[in-house]
Amino acid sequence: MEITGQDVLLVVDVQNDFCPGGALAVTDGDAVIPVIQRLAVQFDHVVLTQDWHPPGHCSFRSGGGVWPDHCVQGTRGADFHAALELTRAELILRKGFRKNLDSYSAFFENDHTTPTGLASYCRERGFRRIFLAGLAYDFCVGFSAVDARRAGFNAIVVHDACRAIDVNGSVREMEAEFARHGVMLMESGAA
Ligand code: VGL
Ligand code: ZN
Repeated sequence: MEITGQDVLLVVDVQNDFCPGGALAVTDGDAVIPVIQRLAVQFDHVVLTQDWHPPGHCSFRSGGGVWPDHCVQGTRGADFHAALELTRAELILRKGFRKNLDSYSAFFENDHTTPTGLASYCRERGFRRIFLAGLAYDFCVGFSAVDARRAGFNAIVVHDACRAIDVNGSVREMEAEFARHGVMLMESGAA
């Protein structure tokens, strides 16, 4: 696959809390890092997202949600994994920072109307194809990919550069959404 200046690699939430030992650890989460490093050097443009919640956030069980406390602003758990070496990243997009509104997607908060600004940013930068990698495949990566399609971009999820949480059929459900919205899947070796 030919990568051009209109392509961007969106690296989703490769943070300590989603890696082994973290508060919301994804099985094998840190295994995405070497794959992402190899992928990133092939792209002219790399953007990172960072899950960034205030204490008592609505997605936390402690705040009425379903997840353990994770990625609390300013904590070590919210930091990018130390092995993630993406100094070339052009933008770090933080999401989920409103106490009463969660954001799985890098493009829209979970009310599906509050934008993060990322679609406009990508449009203004002239990006056409958004390649996605990171954590978790069936949540933030997946919702971001579907919203990228809704915003009019091509969306390609790099399958082996992601790991899933996989609760209650979430992977199968997300893959059905991918099919419904025209999200493509590829393996990193094909990039
Ligand atoms: C995520 C659950 C809660 C993710 C973030 O990055 O996939 N999942 N917050
Ligand atoms: Zn979160």
